[in-house]
Amino acid sequence: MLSIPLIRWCIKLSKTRVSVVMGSESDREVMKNCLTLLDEFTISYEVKVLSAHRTPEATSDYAKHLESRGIKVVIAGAGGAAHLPGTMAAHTTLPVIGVPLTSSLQGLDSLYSIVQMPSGVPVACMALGAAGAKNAAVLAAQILALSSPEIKKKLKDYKVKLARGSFPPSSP
Ligand code: RP5
Repeated sequence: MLSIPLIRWCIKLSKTRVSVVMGSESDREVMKNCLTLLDEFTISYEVKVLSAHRTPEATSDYAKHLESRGIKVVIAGAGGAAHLPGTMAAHTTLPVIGVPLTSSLQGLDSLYSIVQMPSGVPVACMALGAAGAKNAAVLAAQILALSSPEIKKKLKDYKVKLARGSFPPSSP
């Protein structure tokens, strides 16, 4: 059986398919639930901390160049006013998956912000917090599986694990 560092090294060698962005370092702990699952599916990803409000130019510049770099899916986690997923969606035609993170208003602010995108600029809004972070990874895998039998197989294995209750619990 391959060790986790070896798996991560192998994933790194393959082409990056998913961009995982988050609005702050303080989001990383919850978003780790997403990264762990992407590792499980052996999907290569990159992680960036970018803020729609604090680093607006860097955020739009990053979003604009994702497609030409071969990225296929964007996952964006943010709390509070949570404009990051919408800002990413404004600058790319790639599918954007939004993860509302718990904030001072128990995450309702983030949830409403991400789920209420105007017509023409969709963001696939996940559940709040750790469950949403995990589901973002699963949805990204499902999108990639449309053209990858390997990822499809891993999704099927994951379903079997879920049914057995043998998948590790979320971190907070
Ligand atoms: C949002 O503000 C971030 O996504 C984060 O969830 C929240 C708080 O950020 P910090 O003040 O902890 O950096 O932009």
